[in-house]
Amino acid sequence: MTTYTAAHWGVYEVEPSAAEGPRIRPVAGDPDPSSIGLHQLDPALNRTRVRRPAVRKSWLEHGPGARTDLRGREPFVEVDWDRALDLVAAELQRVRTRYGNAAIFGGSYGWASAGRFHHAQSQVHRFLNTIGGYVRHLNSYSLGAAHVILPHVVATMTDLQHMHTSWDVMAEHTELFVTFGGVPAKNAQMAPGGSGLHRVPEGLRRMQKAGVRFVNIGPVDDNLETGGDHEWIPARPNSDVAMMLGLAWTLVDRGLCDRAFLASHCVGFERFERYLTGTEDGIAKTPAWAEALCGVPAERIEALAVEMAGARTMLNVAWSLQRAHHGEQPFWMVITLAAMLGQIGLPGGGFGVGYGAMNTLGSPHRRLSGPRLDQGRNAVDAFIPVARIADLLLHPGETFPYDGVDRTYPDIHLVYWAGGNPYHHHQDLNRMERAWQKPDTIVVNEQCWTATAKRADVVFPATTGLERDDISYATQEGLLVATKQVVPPFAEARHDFDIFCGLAERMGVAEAFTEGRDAEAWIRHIYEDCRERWDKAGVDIPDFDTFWEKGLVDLDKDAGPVIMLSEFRSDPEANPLKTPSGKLELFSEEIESFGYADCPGHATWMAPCEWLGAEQAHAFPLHLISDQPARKLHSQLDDSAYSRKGKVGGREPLLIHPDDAVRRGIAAGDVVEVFNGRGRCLAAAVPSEDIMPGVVRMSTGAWYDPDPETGLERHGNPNVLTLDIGTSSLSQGCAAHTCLVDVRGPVNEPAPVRAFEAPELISGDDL
Ligand SMILES: Nc1nc2c(c(=O)[nH]1)N[C@H]1C(S)=C(S)[C@@H](COP(=O)(O)OP(=O)(O)OC[C@H]3O[C@@H](n4cnc5c(=O)[nH]c(N)nc54)[C@H](O)[C@@H]3O)O[C@H]1N2
Ligand SMILES: Nc1nc2c(c(=O)[nH]1)N[C@H]1C(S)=C(S)[C@@H](COP(=O)(O)OP(=O)(O)OC[C@H]3O[C@@H](n4cnc5c(=O)[nH]c(N)nc54)[C@H](O)[C@@H]3O)O[C@H]1N2
Ligand SMILES: [Mo]
Repeated sequence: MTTYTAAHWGVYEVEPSAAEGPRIRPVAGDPDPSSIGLHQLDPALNRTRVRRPAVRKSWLEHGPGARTDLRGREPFVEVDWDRALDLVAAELQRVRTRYGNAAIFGGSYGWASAGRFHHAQSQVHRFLNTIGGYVRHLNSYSLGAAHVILPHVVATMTDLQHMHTSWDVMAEHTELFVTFGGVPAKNAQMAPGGSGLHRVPEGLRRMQKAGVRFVNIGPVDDNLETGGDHEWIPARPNSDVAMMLGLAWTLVDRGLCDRAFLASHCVGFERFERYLTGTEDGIAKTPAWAEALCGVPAERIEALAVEMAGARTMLNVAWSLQRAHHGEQPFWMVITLAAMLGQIGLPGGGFGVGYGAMNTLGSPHRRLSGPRLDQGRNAVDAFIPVARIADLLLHPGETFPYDGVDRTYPDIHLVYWAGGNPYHHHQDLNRMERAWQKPDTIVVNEQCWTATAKRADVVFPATTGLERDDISYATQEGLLVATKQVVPPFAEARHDFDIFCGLAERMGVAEAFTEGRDAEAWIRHIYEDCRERWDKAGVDIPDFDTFWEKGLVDLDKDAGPVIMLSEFRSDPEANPLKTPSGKLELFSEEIESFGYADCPGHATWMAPCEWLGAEQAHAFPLHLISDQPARKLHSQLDDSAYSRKGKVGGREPLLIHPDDAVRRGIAAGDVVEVFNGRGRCLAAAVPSEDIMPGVVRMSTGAWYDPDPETGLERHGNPNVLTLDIGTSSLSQGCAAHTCLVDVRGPVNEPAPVRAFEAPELISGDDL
């Protein structure tokens, strides 16, 4: 019998090998396995692991709130588990009694590991719910704007994600595939919970072979590989809406709009058309108007619109487009454009919102929600849109608009994080450093000495997915995996579940938290619960013991071709959308009624606050894109040999157009300083024709490594430069891709990178 394990980036077969210890290899049949996790068992990775519970020195000596300015700058005292658990249980009790549960922030965003029982967020949320609740977060960094705008326009992002037209259908029917932001195969390595077989590169190759023509629009062109030729239309970052409006204007001008579809399946096109043609604001959104904004020649815009109307066309936008100021607009606009073409619901036509963002999109597998740990009920109402974490800590009591309602930031005294890395994922990390000083206490469950762990008051060492039994599953990935423990827990690391059991016991809620089950019983329980639900949906899977022995359940027999919104198309009255009108809302009365100047009632071009057309571009003339890293998942495995191979001299590469490099006297491999008014970091210059002039790219994921004296970040973490604002008053999503910088160099004798060093540790056994 084969033993399996899984991570977000793939399913693995385990090879037990007595001499060098176990090894893992990609599951049989994966056409394009990811290299990211192949060396997860490399003992060299242990250098960053947390060995024992650790408490920040001042906090231990002087109590909660002591010298919070020293977070990240002073030693930790290593203590035994009992002492650490006692301290945190007492502190949770103090904060709860003195300020109430709304003083605890437990949003704890992040990807953690793939297993569905030892899922750190579910564990921390369930635990905090059993002690009376916590302030939570809504939405994600991934899709902050999309999650809020799309239900007003078409359907929830989650629903849409699961109804993307599948690759086989596109290979057969699509003639023209036009994408804004590519179809990055590097991103399709992932699925939260465990990607099954990697199907995106093959999906693209099949389309290419079938004769589909590809057009890629955007600032870079290393994000689309079809195995053949494609056209790249370079366009300024954050200008996609202007380009789409130029296309839309041409469709109207040439009489190429499908007016019958707009009448039968949409509401509000007339309002949008008044804006498009300039009746409303005196500005016709012509291709020439668009050219001035996006830099694409008007003739190409015009010709492309005609090509789109004359072919079965699939339009696609990358998720990155909505991770920008006014990020709601490109998603609304691509749907408006697809509606004008009238191919929504037809095989191979219409739109996609994120082909390539994850392995899942375009999957033929059914949407089936998998095994999960019940998180219980949260007695606290307060929440934040996830990317407003620094605002929450800096502005207690202040109000913020969100989806039509004004909300208030609660006053947070304790932050509990398990399974995420805000010092990787948040924007403007220098601002975050100021916000992070506010709470009395920060508790972090972590495997590694990440920048977040280094800035905590108490760190509990957590196990990795390879150190425990679990079930891995991602919706539509097609594989349910009995994830077996491969190696014993590192040093004193414990499972998040055991950590919360320890706290729950001390706080008198052990029974409520565990319901009398240990980890093994829980895994069996969540599997059987899932089996019951799937049975009702007509999907038959074996009982737990058979599953555990076999190791894999393949859901292929329940897979089949998918055509997005085909039922809605064939009978919109019988199959209405869940929007207020039941139709596609190209104008939304609801959104208009909110009165947000930064999100009006129809898709609109609004210049972002930072972009190449902005006034600040004189001071900071380069637009920085901080996309997802090709060789790791966010900050995870940044220290692996595979990730380090992608660095240059140990630092994050900065992709820069050769003209921009030459103008600055920068050569390939030079260490450069990237800077703006918010921060500065070092990176390694990689001149490339794959990026347009005026744009630079530094992927996320390099562990944050500021010089404590100068503040200069040494490793190449773009989030010291990015902007910490909401996308708009509607959704308050992450706007990381809106960012101007400049670059100087070469930097002589750059400071060495110290990101992977543990903090100074003092033994607390004698204290
Ligand atoms: N500039 C810029 N910033 C961005 C983005 C961008 O495009 N540009 N993208 C954003 C997006 S979309 C996202 S999703 C975020 C991602 O940000 P995060 O999801 O926070 O990033 P990860 O590095 O995956 O963090 C997971 C952490 O959990 C830890 N961990 C793993 N397994 C376990 C476990 O079992 N238990 C515990 N306790 N810990 C565990 C890992 O060691 C790691 O530190 O970043 C966002 N930030
Ligand atoms: N290997 C790997 N894969 C991942 C992740 C990872 O960390 N590592 N993270 C996962 C997560 S959590 C998420 S949310 C998804 C994110 O998926 P996305 O948000 O789609 O990913 P990005 O890589 O940020 O951006 C996709 C492409 O859009 C381009 N782009 C950026 N700005 C613009 C713009 O204004 N206009 C146009 N036209 N193009 C632009 C970028 O250069 C990039 O090539 O990826 C997932 N996949
Ligand atoms: Mo994400």
